[in-house]
Amino acid sequence: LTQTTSVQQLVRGVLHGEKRAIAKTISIIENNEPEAQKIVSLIYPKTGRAHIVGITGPPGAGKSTLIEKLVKELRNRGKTVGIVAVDPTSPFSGGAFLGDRVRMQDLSMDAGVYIRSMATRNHPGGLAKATKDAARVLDASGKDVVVVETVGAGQSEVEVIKVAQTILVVLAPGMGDDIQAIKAGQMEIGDIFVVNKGDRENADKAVSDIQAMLELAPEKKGWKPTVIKTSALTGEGIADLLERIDEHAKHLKKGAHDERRKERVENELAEALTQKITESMMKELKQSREWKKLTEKILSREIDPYSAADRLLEKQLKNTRKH
Ligand SMILES: Nc1nc2c(ncn2[C@@H]2O[C@H](COP(=O)(O)OP(=O)(O)O)[C@@H](O)[C@H]2O)c(=O)[nH]1
Ligand SMILES: [Mg+2]
Repeated sequence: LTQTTSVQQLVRGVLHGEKRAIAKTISIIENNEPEAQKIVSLIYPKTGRAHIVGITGPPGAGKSTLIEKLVKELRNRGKTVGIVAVDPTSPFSGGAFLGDRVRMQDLSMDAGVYIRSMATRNHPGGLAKATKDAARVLDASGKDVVVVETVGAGQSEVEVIKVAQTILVVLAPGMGDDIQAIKAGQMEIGDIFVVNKGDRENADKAVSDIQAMLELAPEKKGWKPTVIKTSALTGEGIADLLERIDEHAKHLKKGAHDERRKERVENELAEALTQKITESMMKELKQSREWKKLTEKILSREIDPYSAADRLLEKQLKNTRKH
């Protein structure tokens, strides 16, 4: 931060929806700079208004293209939108084909839209945390809807997408293996399943395959996940999809949200605490004589690292009790 822009000024800019302030704030959060925590503490009371929609699924399923169509439709309805893309190949991040990229740039010229791509590496505080806080910044900036795009079905992607209140799993016909993949990872997290590329002939088969899988899935607190067929090329199904997203938002408002939210808040508190405990303990321990001594002993193979860690922890806990 330069001396001329204080944290307060930056936060004021965010709350007024100023693009430059939003960009700078998210960068500070992404790099976990010293001001990050102060910023989050200032914007947190202003969050909770936006509907956060997560969109995940295998690469090439059409997530980014679908988002572009959804955003246009939302804009037609007068809603403002923030997009956080956690996907290096996304046209939002400057990846993909020139044509796609140009269309996305078109979108980013709109004052009611803010697009941000997150680097997928080098997050001092973790990608999930950075994404969550970036979505919060957009929420506080007054966006009605915040869309988070992630790729894949790995554990870290699942963590990232959990920032969302409504989760869409996007698939495309002819990606047979990926239907297996969602069985493993994404089946439980999807609130709405989307078969995109509905313009392709085998789309209906994919819809019925997923429907059959969902029959076996347990209901999620009164919400039955369904499948919607879309084509991000022709626009088919986009309005239906938005309607379904709205239905889910209403469902959450009826109270289903409270339980889910409490669970997440507790997880987040636990994570924040773990990080802080680790940081402060490590700092103290690394300065101790014991650390030095044990390091030497590990080097001379008198002790293994695990037993050494036990000893350090024991000592630290004893110290804590004394205080
Ligand atoms: N035929 C067809 N192609 C699509 C559709 N949606 C996206 N595509 C194309 O599929 C490719 C991958 O799309 P993209 O949105 O980048 O997929 P992502 O990796 O899931 O974000 C692009 O070339 C799109 O133009 C669709 O509904 N029908
Ligand atoms: Mg994409």
